[in-house]
Amino acid sequence: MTDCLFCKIVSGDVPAKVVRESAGTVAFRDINPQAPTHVLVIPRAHHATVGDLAAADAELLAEIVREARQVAVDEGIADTGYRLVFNTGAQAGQTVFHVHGHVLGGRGMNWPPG
Ligand code: IU
Repeated sequence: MTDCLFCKIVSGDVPAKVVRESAGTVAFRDINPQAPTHVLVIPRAHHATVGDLAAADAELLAEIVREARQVAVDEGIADTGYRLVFNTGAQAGQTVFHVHGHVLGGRGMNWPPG
């Protein structure tokens, strides 16, 4: 989509601090980190929400989850624990409608989330 910010990160038209790439995904540091590690894993293909992606291409969703796990390993947070979050819809806090998994870790976290 031409007006999608994350599509522009995938194409390289908007810069990002990329930490990993795979055939179907790109992982980059969030510009407004909420934890010592805060990386977004996105598909190269545009899908608005995780539910839309699951319905359209379940293997690509699995690739995002595998990449998130590898980000956690590379960041040294896989053993202590990390949170993988897909905000879905405006009321849940989704602001960018190109699906992205937030990989958050490096500090203790509360439940329930705010
Ligand atoms: P959300 O789940 O849609 O709220 O998450 C969007 C995230 O994208 C949020 O954490 C932003 O800080 C992040 N982000 C970014 O990393 N780079 C950008 O140019 C923009 C948002 I706009």
